[in-house]
Amino acid sequence: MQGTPWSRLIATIALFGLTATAATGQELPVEHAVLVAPPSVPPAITRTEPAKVIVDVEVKEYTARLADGVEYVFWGFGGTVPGPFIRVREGDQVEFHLKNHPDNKLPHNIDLHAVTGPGGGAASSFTAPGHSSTFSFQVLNPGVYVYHCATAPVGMHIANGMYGLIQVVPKEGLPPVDREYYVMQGEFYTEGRYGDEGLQPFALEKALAENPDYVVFNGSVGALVGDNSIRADVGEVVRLYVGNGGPNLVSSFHVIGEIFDTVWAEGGSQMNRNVQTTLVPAGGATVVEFKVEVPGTLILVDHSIFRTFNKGSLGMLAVSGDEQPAIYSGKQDDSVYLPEGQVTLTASTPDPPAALTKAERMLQGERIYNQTCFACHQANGQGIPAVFPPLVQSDYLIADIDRAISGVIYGQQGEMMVNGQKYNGLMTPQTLKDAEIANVMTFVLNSWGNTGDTITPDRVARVRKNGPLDNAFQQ
Ligand code: HEC
Ligand SMILES: [Cu+2]
Repeated sequence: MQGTPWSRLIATIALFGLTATAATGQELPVEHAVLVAPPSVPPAITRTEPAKVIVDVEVKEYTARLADGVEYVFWGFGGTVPGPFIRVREGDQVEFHLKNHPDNKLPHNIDLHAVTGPGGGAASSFTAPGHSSTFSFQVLNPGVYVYHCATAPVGMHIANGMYGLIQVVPKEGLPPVDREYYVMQGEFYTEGRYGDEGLQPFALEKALAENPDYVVFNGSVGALVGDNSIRADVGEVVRLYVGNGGPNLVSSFHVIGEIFDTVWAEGGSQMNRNVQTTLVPAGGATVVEFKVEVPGTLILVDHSIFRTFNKGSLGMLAVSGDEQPAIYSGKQDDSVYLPEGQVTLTASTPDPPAALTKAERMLQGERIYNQTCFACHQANGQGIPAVFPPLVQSDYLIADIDRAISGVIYGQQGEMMVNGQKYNGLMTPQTLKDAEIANVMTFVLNSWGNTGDTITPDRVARVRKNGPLDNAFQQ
């Protein structure tokens, strides 16, 4: 060995180490990782010894829905955003095959935060379209880790959806739960604004300013809403693996209507109890667990709340089962609340005399508008794009004024098109008297450049008598 450079020596030892393992006959059992599309996770690992796990992931560049009427060219591991949840066990040897589909236009790679080694595998996995790369690593640290593409421009590859989670299950395993789901937040930066229709290209300036148009769970607005909601039954324990691909924002992850019984802080081994909102850093993850005690819809949000109501970070967990009134009663009473010495409009104002002039109706209507409608439809009736429809020059309003009056009386919900823009919100019934509705509608129909009729209480009464329309609010 004399004269052998250190590097050769180290290489020899390393080589010797490998062959020794082979020589003892401890060949690791080989298995292929089961990969399923989000929000599902692969089956639990039941083995108690390490294995060699082969992971096969193909990168795809594809066009898909980002929101209703909005398309985007996503780049996704496994053809989904986020990419598949990869589950291995502490001490496993992972053989990773990254395939870049021949139809793709760009090279890609993968940096797994669970890898101990330079770049998390990025350099070893750099793959041109129509090629496949292989590299291996041993998973030394248990936890839940982000993986992402790290090909330049890195920010753009991540912004286009190239991220996912890999779980390294601790040797001793995790306590079993009834349901496990996989949720990953990410932002999208588009040329157009939130809701602008058509194929939306990536907007670099907005990404640099960290000002996304979309902040979503699992790659699109509504990916976990309605029919796509995740679900559980009353009494079950739910575990959510929550990642944040970023590229820029930190998530304040919260579930409306639940308290996290357990949080594995930052996806590591530290357990916190009884948490309302937990931070998920960009390029980080968390694991939250909670027992669902009552039925109903729990809402997953980023509690940086404008992102939720205006940019898409809203998901649903539908819990079915019997009501549990001892834990949560539901509404028990709705009565008129009168602070001492005050009267409310709805309760005690006598109906104004029937025959007001248009000017008088306008004046009283303006007061009602500023008390009730203003919060949503805004000071000058301009609304908020994609959230609250405009009352200025609203084609929907002008097309059928009785329908609008009915909407104010009985509330309205579901899809509607106003001036070419889709709204799918909810307006609760406005508890106003017929004369008050007549006045506020007269005000709306004759303000901000609108020119229209004077609405009389008789007309409102007639609409009220006809009963609710199909799109009326349902409790
Ligand atoms: C809590 C928020 C909220 C309040 C308060 C509210 N609205 Fe609405 N309004 C909405 C939403 C949301 C829609 C769209 C409903 C849908 O998508 O089905 C809507 C729809 C409408 C429409 C039909 C769509 C259009 O733009 O022409 C009219 C008219 C209307 N509201 C009038 C009023 C009036 C008048 C008041 C006050 C008396 C009022 N709203 C109070 C939220 C509100
Ligand atoms: Cu990439």
